[in-house]
Amino acid sequence: MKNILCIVPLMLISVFISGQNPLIMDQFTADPSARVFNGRVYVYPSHDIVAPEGKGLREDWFCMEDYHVYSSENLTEWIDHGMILSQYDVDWVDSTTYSMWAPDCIERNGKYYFYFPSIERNHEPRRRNRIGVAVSDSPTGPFSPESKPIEGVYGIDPNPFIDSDGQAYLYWGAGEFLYMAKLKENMLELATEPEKVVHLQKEFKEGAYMFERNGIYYFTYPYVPETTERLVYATGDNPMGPFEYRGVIMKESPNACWTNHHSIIEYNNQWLLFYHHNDLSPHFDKNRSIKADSLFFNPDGTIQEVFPTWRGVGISNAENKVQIDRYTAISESGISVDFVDSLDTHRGWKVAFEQSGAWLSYNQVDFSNPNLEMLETKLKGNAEASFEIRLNSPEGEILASVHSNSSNEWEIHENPLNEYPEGTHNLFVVSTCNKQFEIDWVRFK
Ligand code: FUB
Repeated sequence: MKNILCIVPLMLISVFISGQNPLIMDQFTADPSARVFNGRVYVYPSHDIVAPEGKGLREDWFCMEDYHVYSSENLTEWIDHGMILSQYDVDWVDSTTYSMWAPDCIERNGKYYFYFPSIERNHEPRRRNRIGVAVSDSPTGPFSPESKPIEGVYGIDPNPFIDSDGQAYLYWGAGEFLYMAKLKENMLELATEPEKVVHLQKEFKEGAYMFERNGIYYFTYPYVPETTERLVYATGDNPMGPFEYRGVIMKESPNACWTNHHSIIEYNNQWLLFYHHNDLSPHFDKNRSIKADSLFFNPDGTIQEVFPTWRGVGISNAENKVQIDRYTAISESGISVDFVDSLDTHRGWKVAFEQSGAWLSYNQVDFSNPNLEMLETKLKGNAEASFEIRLNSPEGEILASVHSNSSNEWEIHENPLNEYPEGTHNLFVVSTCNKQFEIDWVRFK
């Protein structure tokens, strides 16, 4: 069995996904470690699954068997490069534990080092969390795991960091403490003894992430002020600290997802926060979904609080399905959003309009193709529906007027477009009737 499963990472499975928040709809994903390699964003998340039956696993706990990597150039179209590492591929991992928790990846001298935690085999009854490394010549693998975990490292949530002087560091969590050590040039061994990171002032929990900007070292991490994790940060003038607590990056999940694991990158002159909530699994917070939102700095280097959105980041191509239920803003009344199918949340959401004047906006849609002529709408209703697509405000230029005698089944409707100024526009969908109708997505062709 082991041999069969080891072959799987060698197969490149590329699935094209168009996404807002959550970024990945067809699987549960968590703990997003985002990196920029060769001008492209790669995200290395954990992969939450529902615990398989008959394995003696807790149904109410994390269950994680393998890792995928995703990449994107425009932050709205994500490629799933397939599975890059599984618990069955790693000699030292106890593959009965499904404990492939939060990973991270970093590049050095053209090699990609993928750090991952798991539970070590042959240490019953006392289970030990260890951290291993898998190496590849490509950010998408195949990754070859080292046969043993990193000597001297016991814990979870590895975060590698390479300073501008070339010195590499590894941070990881163990219980209530965060540890760090220098890494050797080979990135596989510690160069110094592990030491505790001190002076955080807010109790460290897990999921640390280090980055540097303008000479300030940002040590960012979740902590639990009451019942769920809040993302906060501390700063120092070197990677070893001490670090002074500075403030909140993102408050607790609105849906009480207990964990929030994050990473922060700069891409195309915009800083981005990657994090997770449980949008696709609102009643079970161990099946999570990764998200991204823009992050901004104040002139003094402090971080402005980030508020989670559904719209997320990136410019959406008008020719792809625009999931307007991942809206930027909606009117105060006459509109609501719900799952298309609450028994299969991976199908995403729909938006229901109930009264004339109700509107939603969806920012940043790319209309640079001058040959777009038709609006496609996936629509459902039991009465005559009418709405307008307007540009840039609820009273803006009308791009399309739709009068559809829609049925009670989902149908694709086509309507001609009026002329429009080419470029990137904010879409407004405005109801012009007092009947209920639902939209799953719109697309232009
Ligand atoms: O995903 C499992 C664990 O939950 C991670 O290792 C932590 O950071 C938390 O997100």
